[in-house]
Amino acid sequence: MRAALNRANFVGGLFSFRNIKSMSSSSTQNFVSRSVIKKVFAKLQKEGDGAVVRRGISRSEQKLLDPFLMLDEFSVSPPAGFPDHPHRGFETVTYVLEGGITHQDFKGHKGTIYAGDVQWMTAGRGIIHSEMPEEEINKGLQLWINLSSNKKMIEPNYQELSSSDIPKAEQDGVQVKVIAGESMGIQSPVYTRTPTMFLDFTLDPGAQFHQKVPESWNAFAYVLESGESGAVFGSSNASPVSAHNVVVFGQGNDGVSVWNKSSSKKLRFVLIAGEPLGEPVVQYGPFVMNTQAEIDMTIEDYHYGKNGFEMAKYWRSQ
Ligand code: FJE
Ligand code: FE
Repeated sequence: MRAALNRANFVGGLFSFRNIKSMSSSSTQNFVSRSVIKKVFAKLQKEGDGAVVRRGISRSEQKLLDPFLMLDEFSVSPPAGFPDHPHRGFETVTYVLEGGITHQDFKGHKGTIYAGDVQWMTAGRGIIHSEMPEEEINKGLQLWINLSSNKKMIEPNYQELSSSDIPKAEQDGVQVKVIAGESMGIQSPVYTRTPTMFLDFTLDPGAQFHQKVPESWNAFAYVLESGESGAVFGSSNASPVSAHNVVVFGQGNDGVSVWNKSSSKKLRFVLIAGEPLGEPVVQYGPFVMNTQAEIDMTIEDYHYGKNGFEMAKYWRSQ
């Protein structure tokens, strides 16, 4: 038996006897799943200009989910949107599920991402941009990933992946799109400055899967679609989770087990994990630094157009 299993047994309470039995009948022997330690329903909240988002991760989850700062599920229709605003000190990952989002920034970077496409933006020392909806209905996820203190002031960078650039795999009724990291033996081309895994899973009715996650990383799932009593995480007898919930996993063990217990509906969720930075986080809206002094400096830089915000004085999106 694996050391991790022994340790979990010894510590006790990390998983139940029933879980062990269900594992021994699964295809992956001796896989010890992390358990669910917190569930958060993503409540509707106003953001940008007339836009409404479901905020799954906010300040109260930041300690548990270091390096993640925010997860929004957005649904936005014109004329609402996210007009000109700045960012510093972290990365934003925008994954469009329906429709399209056009972004423009103060360095002349412009583009539209559609359903299945990803924009991985490293704001670094400073970006001012707009993110506006393209079609009637535009939905997706935006994840904010913190940068370590020595990377907060790096030059901004974009990685744009069209749907066809995102590796996909399928086995036993489980499909995965690998936005970052690795699953089912395939790897994403995205360069993660803060080591991150971002997987989009769809499970057929009755399917189950075990995903490995590095032991020291923080991990959560966000349920996009599930049938009645469909999404079960951690142990096969755990209580089901419905759509628009964040599931926070405890640390350690081999990774995460999931079951789609619905007999008719597919289960779709994203599994996101990252290596914790272990640094102090001071957030002021779209600025995330380590200290209050750095936030004060950032506000000054933004106001006077300095240290990365030089174009702030001249640029407006069209
Ligand atoms: C923001 C003003 C903003 N969630 N989800 C202030 F406009 C924003 C912001 C967004 C956002 C954008 C997209 Cl495309 C999707 C989002 C917030 O742009 F975060 C702050 N603090
Ligand atoms: Fe933004």
